[in-house]
Amino acid sequence: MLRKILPNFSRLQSYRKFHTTATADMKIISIPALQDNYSYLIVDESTNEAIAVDPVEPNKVLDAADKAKVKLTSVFTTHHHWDHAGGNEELLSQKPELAVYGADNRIAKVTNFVKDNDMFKIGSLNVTCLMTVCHTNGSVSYYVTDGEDKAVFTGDTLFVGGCGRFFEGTPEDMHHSLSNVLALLPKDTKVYCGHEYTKSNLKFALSVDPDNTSLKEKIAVCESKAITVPSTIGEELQFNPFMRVTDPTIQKNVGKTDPIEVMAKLREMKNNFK
Ligand SMILES: *[C@@H]1O[C@H](CO)[C@@H](O)[C@H](O)[C@H]1NC(C)=O
Ligand SMILES: *[C@@H]1O[C@H](CO)[C@@H](O)[C@H](O)[C@H]1NC(C)=O
Ligand SMILES: *[C@@H]1O[C@H](CO)[C@@H](O)[C@H](O)[C@H]1NC(C)=O
Ligand SMILES: CC(=O)N[C@H]1CO[C@H](CO)[C@@H](O)[C@@H]1O
Ligand SMILES: CC(=O)N[C@H]1CO[C@H](CO)[C@@H](O)[C@@H]1O
Ligand SMILES: [Zn+2]
Repeated sequence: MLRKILPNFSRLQSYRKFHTTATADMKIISIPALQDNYSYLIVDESTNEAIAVDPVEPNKVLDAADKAKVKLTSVFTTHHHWDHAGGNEELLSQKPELAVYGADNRIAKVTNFVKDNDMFKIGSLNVTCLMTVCHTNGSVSYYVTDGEDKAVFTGDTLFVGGCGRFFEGTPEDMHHSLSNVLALLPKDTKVYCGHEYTKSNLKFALSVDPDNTSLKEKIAVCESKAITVPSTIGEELQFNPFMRVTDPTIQKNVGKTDPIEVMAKLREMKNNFK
């Protein structure tokens, strides 16, 4: 509402000033898909435009857009795996006008190939693409803000309390993606990940960080919840072992001190964790 009476700020410079006093315009709708996979709708409430993130089951996303009475204009694909990108063909067959963002030529229907630190606006939302490779070598996290609220869509790179498997990258790549890229986002950035793996992630985290009170509190909070997403970057830094590879307790419990070796060991232990 407020926005309608304000002048046209088209440059980021003005945009930043404008938003320091504006009310937040971003709304995020979580859409559980398949068994444990998440798609999302990011809505810009000032223009009613919406972005679908990893719309693996297109009809669920289109229904959600109809219910919310928003106009879907774009698709963000986090990586090429079928349970994220597998809905693009079908969605585009119904809505060929959509702009599809992604960073991997194995993703169907991409119209806008993105690179690290690409920035653009969708409606009034400010989007920054962050290459966060390792799970796949074309994995992107999309950082989206209306100047007040902040969210990052991490696909299978960062999960609540964990991270994705290293299919196309090294422990060094994951360490870089988590600690040199995602950890540097503002602490109040909400983390929207690709799967609901929180409970098993936190159980593993407790095995290597048994006395961490933040972790125990998070486990208690998540116990009774079916949907635990989003968390925040600030929270993850408190209890996600893969973001805490320099923590002495975790180093002691995995028997390594070099952060890259801690990362490798954590992943190996998690893969074998029951
Ligand atoms: C806002 O400004 C941009 C760039 O100057 C221009 O292309 C666009 O048409 C303007 N939009 C409106 C609604 O005036
Ligand atoms: C990404 O990994 C795939 C599969 O291993 C490989 O074919 C491709 O060349 C890699 N791409 C880059 C940019 O490294
Ligand atoms: C838009 O994104 C850029 C890049 O992250 C950032 O420098 C700028 O402050 C952002 N503007 C707002 C209003 O969030
Ligand atoms: C029901 C279903 O297909 N769920 C999928 C969710 O994503 C994981 C991959 O992370 C698949 O293994 C599941 O099959
Ligand atoms: C007891 C313990 O190890 N608590 C730690 C949990 O994690 C936070 C965030 O790093 C630390 O500040 C606590 O010391
Ligand atoms: Zn994946």
